[in-house]
Order: sequence, then C-alpha cells, then structure tokens
Amino acid sequence: MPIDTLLVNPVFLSQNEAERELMSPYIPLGLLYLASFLRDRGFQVEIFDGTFQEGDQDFIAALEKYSPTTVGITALKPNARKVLELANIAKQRGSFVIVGGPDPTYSPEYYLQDPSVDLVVHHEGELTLAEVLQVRQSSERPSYSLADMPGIAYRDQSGELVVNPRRDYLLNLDHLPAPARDMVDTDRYLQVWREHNGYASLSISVSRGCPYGCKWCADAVHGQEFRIRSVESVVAEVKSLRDTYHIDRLRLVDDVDGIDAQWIADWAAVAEQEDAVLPFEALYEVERQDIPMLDIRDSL
Ligand code: B12
Ligand code: SF4
Repeated sequence: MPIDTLLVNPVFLSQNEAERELMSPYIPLGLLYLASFLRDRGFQVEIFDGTFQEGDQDFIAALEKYSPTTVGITALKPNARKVLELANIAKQRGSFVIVGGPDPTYSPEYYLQDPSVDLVVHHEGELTLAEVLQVRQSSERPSYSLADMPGIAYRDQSGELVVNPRRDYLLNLDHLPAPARDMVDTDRYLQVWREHNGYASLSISVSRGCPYGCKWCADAVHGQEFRIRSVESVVAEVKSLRDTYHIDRLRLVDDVDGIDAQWIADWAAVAEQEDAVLPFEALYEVERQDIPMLDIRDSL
C-alpha cells in the first residue's frame, strides 16, 4: 500500500571514503524528529537511511516497496549532488519531492534550479512538513494552495524562485516526541561504533538555536533564539537510550551547548539522582570562560 512519505538520508558509507575512514556514523537525527512528529499525527512514514545501503538500486527498491506520495530528502552541502540524483529517481517514479535541512535553508535556489525538486522546506521542519502533507492531502490543486505557507521555497508558475518567510520556531522543545530511533537500524550503528571505536555512542539533541551569530556559520536552521529542553525530559531520554541500546556515551548535536551553566549543573544533579549518568561530548563556544565544565565533569 502506498505510504504518505519516505524520508531519505542520502549519505551512503559505501560511497563515501572519508566517512568510511572515520567509521563513526551518526543516525540522521533531524529525519528521526520529523518521522516521529509525522507518525504522531497519523501520517504513514518510513525512512530510507542510505548509511548501510549499497547505492541507488536500494533506493529504487524502497520506492517500489512503499510507493510514497512524497519523498523528503535531507541535505548538507557535501551531499548536494547526491540529493539531486535521488530527487531525480524519485521524481521519475511519480513522487512529489521535498528537500530540507541545513543546506537547502542556506541555498534554496541551488535545489530549486533542478526540476526534480518540487519544494524546499527551510529552517525547522516539523510543523512545516506536517502542514505541507496535510494541505497536499486535502486540496485538489495542491501546489497552488501552498503559496503563502511560511517555511517553504518553490518556483512559481512563471518559474521564478519564491522564498517565503521562515516559520516561527518551536518554543517548547519538550512538546516534541522523542526521535524515531526505531525506524533506522540503530543496532547496526552501535555495532559499527563498538567495532571501530571501542564504545557505542548515540546522538541526542537537548537544545536548538545559537545566540552568537558568527559570520562564518552557515545560516543556522534553528536560528538565534536559544531554546533548551527541561532537564527531566533529557534525563528520561538518556535513561531510555541506555536501557534500550546499552550505549556508553552520548553526543550532543546542538548548534552550541554550555549557554546556560545552571542548566548543566541541574542536569548533572538530576542525572545522578536518577542513575542516568553517561559521558558525553558536545560543542562549546570556547570564549565562554564562565562554564565550570571541568568541575562538573569531575563530579560525574
Ligand atoms: C551533528 C552534526 C554533524 C555530525 C552528524 C551529522 C549527521 N548526519 O547527523 C557530523 C560530525 C558527522 C557532521 C559532519 C559534517 N557537518 Co555537521 N553538523 C552537525 C550539527 C552540529 C547538528 C546536526 C543535527 O543533528 N541537528 C539536530 C537536528 C534535529 O536538526 P537538523 O538535522 O537540522 O534537522 C531539522 C531541520 O534541518 C529540518 N530538516 C532536516 N532534514 C530535512 C529534510 C526534509 C525533507 C525536511 C522537510 C526538513 C528537514 O527539520 C529537522 C527538524 O527540525 C549541525 C549544526 C546544526 N545545529 O544544524 C552541523 C552542520 C549540519 N554541519 C555542517 C557541516 C558543514 C558538516 C560537514 C560538511 C563538516 C565537514 N567539513 O566535514 C560534515 C558533513 C558530513 C556528511 N557526510 O554529511 C553544517 C552544514 C552546512 C551546510 N550548508 O550544509 C552545519 C549546519 C554546521 C554549521 N552551522 O555550519 N555534522
Ligand atoms: S557559536 Fe557555533 S553555532 Fe553559534 S553562530 Fe558561532 S559557529 Fe554558529
């Protein structure tokens, strides 16, 4: 039976020498957030994760298996060409193709110059993608009723690029469902981690946004409004990851961490109380000297 959406991670370890040398693959957390958000709203969604697949023939097999009405591909700059190749394959098989993520947010025109791409979703994706799917399901002339929707870019009838303003950011991250780690082969990721690095690590997102606005930073998907989850929700997710996947470490994949020193201290306290302490790595802004990271690390 056809499904509503196939979300696609275009990174194939088999085709990427640099990633193969590193052998520390991270699950595509952005797609997993989108998948759980859509699933909660009743959409039929699946993920094609290229990481452990051989190549295009596997993607074609997934398209044949699911016949998705919409295909949504995530894109970073180094994968841009592969994204367009996969968009082309999906378009030829009749899917409506949406591209989203950091690079389409930064340069929507690059993706929309390719006729295989119908729509770009820029910035945070959950609300916009759900609304796009809803509008397309409920309208007779879908592409026209999307015109004023915030958070999208498209070509209008005369072929001109239209980039609508971004959508307001999600303010309460605790309202997001946990990422759908059950929809990718999480055990395989961890097996690779154990074999090549000697420990197993999973990524987790505790905040979105970065207030600094450095000139060299790619236009941030999650903007300059820093938002952080409650300590309790993070501790609950860490506990569940440790109990389900027996991981040894965490990787925080936020724009920047360590903005709120009190939050880190509270996290340490609640994690100890709840027996949910795990070593983690994170990206900190190095000029911040007021974060007692070493003290906190020592206490863990
Ligand atoms: C963790 C991380 C990594 C990790 C893991 C990446 C992964 N595959 O998960 C590692 C270390 C591997 C990595 C590597 C690289 N990274 Co990196 N990374 C990040 C970081 C810090 C967080 C990404 C993340 O998981 N965010 C959390 C999730 C929830 O958010 P998200 O992925 O953005 O998804 C949301 C939206 O983008 C959108 N969305 C995403 N995909 C889609 C798809 C559709 C269809 C839709 C509708 C919406 C949508 O909806 C999601 C939910 O809101 C970001 C910075 C940032 N905060 O964005 C940089 C960032 C993504 N990385 C960046 C870069 C440059 C790289 C490298 C090229 C670095 C290098 N020189 O090697 C490599 C490329 C690796 C590769 N093969 O693709 C840039 C990308 C710039 C660009 N224009 O593409 C960023 C934005 C950093 C920056 N500010 O410059 N990275
Ligand atoms: S601190 Fe990092 S995430 Fe924030 S603007 Fe600067 S480079 Fe970008």
